[in-house]
Amino acid sequence: MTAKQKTFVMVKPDGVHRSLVGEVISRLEGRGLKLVALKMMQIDRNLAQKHYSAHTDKPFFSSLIEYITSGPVVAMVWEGPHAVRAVRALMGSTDPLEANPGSIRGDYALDIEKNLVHGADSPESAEREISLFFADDEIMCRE
Ligand SMILES: Nc1nc2c(ncn2[C@@H]2O[C@H](COP(=O)(O)OP(=O)(O)OP(=O)(O)O)[C@@H](O)[C@H]2O)c(=O)[nH]1
Ligand SMILES: [Mg+2]
Repeated sequence: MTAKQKTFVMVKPDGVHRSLVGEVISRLEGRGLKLVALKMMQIDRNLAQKHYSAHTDKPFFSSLIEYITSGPVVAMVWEGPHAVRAVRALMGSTDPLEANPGSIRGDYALDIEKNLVHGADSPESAEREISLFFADDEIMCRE
């Protein structure tokens, strides 16, 4: 049996604004992943900078912080076998123009920054991001 893994996923402000929260959840549920935590929230600059700390030196960092704090997001924890890789595959490439049709970004986005959805890129990032956004008792146990 493949061990369960948790990953952190977020519908970014453009995805919430465009009413694509249900579409993102539906695709992850349809694949067989389980939703174990969810909240709608406004990210402040402090949390945004921590969340994207790997990108501090990138030329797009300040624009990325403006974008991710520009409106409410839906933060989630998903669980399942190879959840980190499974979600990344469902999301598609960072640049939606490179993302395969059939992926979330490939079907719903065009802009490299406003690319609709975030997913942790490794089990270590997942653990770090889950603890940034959720307390332990906000994460449910599911069969
Ligand atoms: N303006 C701009 N934004 C970028 C560029 N590259 C990445 N971004 C934004 O920064 C986010 C984080 O970049 P990465 O971590 O490299 O990409 P990713 O892992 O596919 O995306 P996340 O799941 O959001 O972390 C992207 O999702 C985009 O929103 C870029 O070249 N220009
Ligand atoms: Mg990333």
